[in-house]
Amino acid sequence: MESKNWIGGEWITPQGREQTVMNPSNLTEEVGVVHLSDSSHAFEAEKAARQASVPWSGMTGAARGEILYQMANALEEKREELAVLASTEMGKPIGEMRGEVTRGIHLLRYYAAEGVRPTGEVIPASISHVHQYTKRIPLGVVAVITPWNFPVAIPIWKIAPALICGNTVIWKPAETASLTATRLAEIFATTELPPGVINLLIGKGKEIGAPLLEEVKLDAVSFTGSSETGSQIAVICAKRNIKYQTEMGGKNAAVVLKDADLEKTVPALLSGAFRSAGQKCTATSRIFVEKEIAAALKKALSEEISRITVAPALEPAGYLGPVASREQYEKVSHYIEIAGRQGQIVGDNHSRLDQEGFYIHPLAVSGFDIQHPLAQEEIFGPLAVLFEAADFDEAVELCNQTVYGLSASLFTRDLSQAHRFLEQAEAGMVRVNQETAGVEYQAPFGGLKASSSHTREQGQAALDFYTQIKTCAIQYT
Ligand code: TXE
Repeated sequence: MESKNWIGGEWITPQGREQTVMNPSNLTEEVGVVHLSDSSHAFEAEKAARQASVPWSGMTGAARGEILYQMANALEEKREELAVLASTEMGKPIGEMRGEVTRGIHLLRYYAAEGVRPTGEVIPASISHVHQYTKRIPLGVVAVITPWNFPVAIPIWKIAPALICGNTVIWKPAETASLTATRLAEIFATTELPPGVINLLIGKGKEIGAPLLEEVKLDAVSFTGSSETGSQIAVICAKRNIKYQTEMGGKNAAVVLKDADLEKTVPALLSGAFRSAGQKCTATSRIFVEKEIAAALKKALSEEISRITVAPALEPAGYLGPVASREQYEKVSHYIEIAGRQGQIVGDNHSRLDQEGFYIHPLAVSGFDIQHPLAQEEIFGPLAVLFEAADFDEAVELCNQTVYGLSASLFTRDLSQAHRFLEQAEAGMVRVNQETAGVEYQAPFGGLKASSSHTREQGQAALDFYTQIKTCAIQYT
């Protein structure tokens, strides 16, 4: 398969540089070729999106919703094919990838229905015979910049609400997920979606993402990715007066109190820390346990981690597959090496695959200070760092000692402690007796502190981001 740009309804192969994609599960299978765009494509995409904007925003919400239903149906038909392609391109286990495509289908249907829901408010006027109300109007052309770790769900949770609100989109996916993005666009192209409503630009962040944001006329930017890139994007957007949202990293914590039900807690900790090889912004990266049950928790974690299966992404039995790319492999291996050398092993997975691939085996360690880089930096790999806490208060205080604030979980049977945690944990998504990852699509998604720019995605919150308010008043006599 080869990547393509989709601009104004035309399929365009950028001429110039290309990159071969190797399957991260074996490093021998060539999955396809990615053709890299240059800045000229960004201007073409903006022209197409701008042209499509007037007719698209002029359609009724019901008519736009009908097209989103078609996109959902088209995706449903190709669910398996797209899941296999994405697993092969970036290594996510096939079971999880199927779930992710299903989430994309649900998101499209959820936002399709928003086309006929009430918007705006009627506000009493202080003058007689005035009808005063608000309208929510689209922003215009929205740039959507997405990462590789959820190559289907994250693009859809930005594109679907943008479209239903009447915006047109320029989508720049991560280079590590370019083939999946191309196929997803091809699937959408089989519907009645008008040309130019979604425009796809394949390429590298610095070569096409940066000129897109710095030079092209845009009305909004929605970004998910690293904190470093997100901070740069925020500065550019603020300077250019472009509405933006940046969803970035996390250093998420699970707090385990002494009354927790360990039989249910341990699977939630493992899933939060190791599913998708830890490559989720909501992954459980730190575990704080009350010291009375630290030994029992360590024993249970150690037993379960040793049983985890690491396997090629298309093997259904694999609990985790490879990490997505060589960059990820090198970055995460560096942290794993420090963890193994400086820490005490809580649980290690000694299975080793007899094949090449970017495999990193899950590991839990303890013995680090809360200020150590392992306890502060986003690792984005299958590594969990465990800390003991004297009591609830100390656990929460440690949990909050991070610049990030995406998600946090508490495991307990004590309702009072649960409420205190929901109040005190500095995170945008806080849960009790549930893992830190896996927020539902109809609920707001986003973080406090350095994890996000304080807007929310998904659910109703996305509709706020992708619209602006007009206050209208009519004097009648
Ligand atoms: O992220 P980048 P990368 C974290 C995670 C991971 C690290 C690096 O820790 O190991 O980031 O991943 C585009 N202008 N997360 O390098 O660079 C880029 O092409 C405009 C956490 O993939 O932030 C891609 O489409 N765009 C995160 C997107 O930004 C630019 C998910 C994200 O890439 C750009 C992913 C620029 N100057 C990584 N530079 C999460 N929160 O889930 C890059 N891009």
